[in-house]
Amino acid sequence: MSTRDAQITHSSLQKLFENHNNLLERKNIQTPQVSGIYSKYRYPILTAAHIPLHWRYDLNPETNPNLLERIGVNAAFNAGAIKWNGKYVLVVRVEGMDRKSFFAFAESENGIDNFQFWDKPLVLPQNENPDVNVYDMRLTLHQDGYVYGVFCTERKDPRAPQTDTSSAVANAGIIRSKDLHNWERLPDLISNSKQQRNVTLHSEFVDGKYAIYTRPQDGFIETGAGGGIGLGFVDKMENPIVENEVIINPKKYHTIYELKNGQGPSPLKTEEGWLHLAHGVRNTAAGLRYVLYVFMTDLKDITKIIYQPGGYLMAPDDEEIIGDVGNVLFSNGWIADSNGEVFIYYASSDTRMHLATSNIELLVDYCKNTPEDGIISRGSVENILKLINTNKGFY
Ligand code: M1P
Repeated sequence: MSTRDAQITHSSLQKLFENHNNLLERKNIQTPQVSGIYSKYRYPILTAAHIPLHWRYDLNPETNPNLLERIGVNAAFNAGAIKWNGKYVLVVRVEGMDRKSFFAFAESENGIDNFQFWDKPLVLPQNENPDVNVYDMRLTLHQDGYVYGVFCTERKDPRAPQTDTSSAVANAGIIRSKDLHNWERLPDLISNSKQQRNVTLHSEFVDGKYAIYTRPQDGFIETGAGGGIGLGFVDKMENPIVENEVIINPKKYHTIYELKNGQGPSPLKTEEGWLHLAHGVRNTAAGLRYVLYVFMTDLKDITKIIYQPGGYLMAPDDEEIIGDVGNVLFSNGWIADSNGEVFIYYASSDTRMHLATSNIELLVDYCKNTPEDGIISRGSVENILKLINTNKGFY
């Protein structure tokens, strides 16, 4: 390489790092929403462009004089979340340009901006049947002292004919750790369902057992007869057999979760019940639409829904509608601070990560005081009429 070429390479490299740092250090801007229930933040908190440069580029000018990207990343989305040692830590689904997803941790001091990936992606321990693709990890600090990472593990359907190169089987993979760095792989979930996705642990024991939220499904995309958010119980995580699985929040005709739904992160404990975040899916002429909704379950009987506001809490808007799989909001991570502030980490259109903030008081108020789904159009009008009636003298 000539001296001139070396200088050009050096300045391009410098520019590359400068641009990357500027992106990482960009301050985010809170944008309150008209509903008053939560604020969104203007900039995505993580994207493919945030992935460290040393994962993507050969930084040696001798072996990469043209400074080409060697390993491209397609998307960074669907992150699990946990507060750990005072930091807001996300385990991000990173999808390469080769379509494979893997996990990578990123952390921020304030939970809002300046998320930085750890030095290396997670090397996920394997069991005897290796994962082909992994995604959507939920992180839960359980009463037993472990942090559990429950994620979707996908493998080719062994029963599919040879000519079928698409059929897959999804199940829940499980790892656990006491420091977020050393992970132990446990056996995959054993349930009565052909497939499982959107599985996460309840953070407390229930009658001495682990309680686990499931989403049994007949097929890889279609949930079929098993549709709904399920709850089952496991005696030992070392042998995770789900028993007494019941559907606590079924899919329902002409609602935002008509086609399917799924538990988001593990529910948050409040004085008035467990607060759940979930996604609901319906079909449209333009394809599937994923929105986020909340509901609450009873503190003493976690199979019982005590409040469920009608409709969605959050739907994709503006740039969020566009992406690899458009019109999707999905969340598998949130963090409640001791002052009640709630950080809702959500992804848009299977492409990037965002943040919305709220607090326990507002979310519980929303759950308790928003009318339930009216089920039919007339029911929706009745809900409005009731509000108009109570507003007499105020407008
Ligand atoms: O593409 C939207 C989402 O689809 C799946 O979720 P569900 O099983 O509820 O349909 C998952 O693959 C998820 O990762 C993805 O964001």
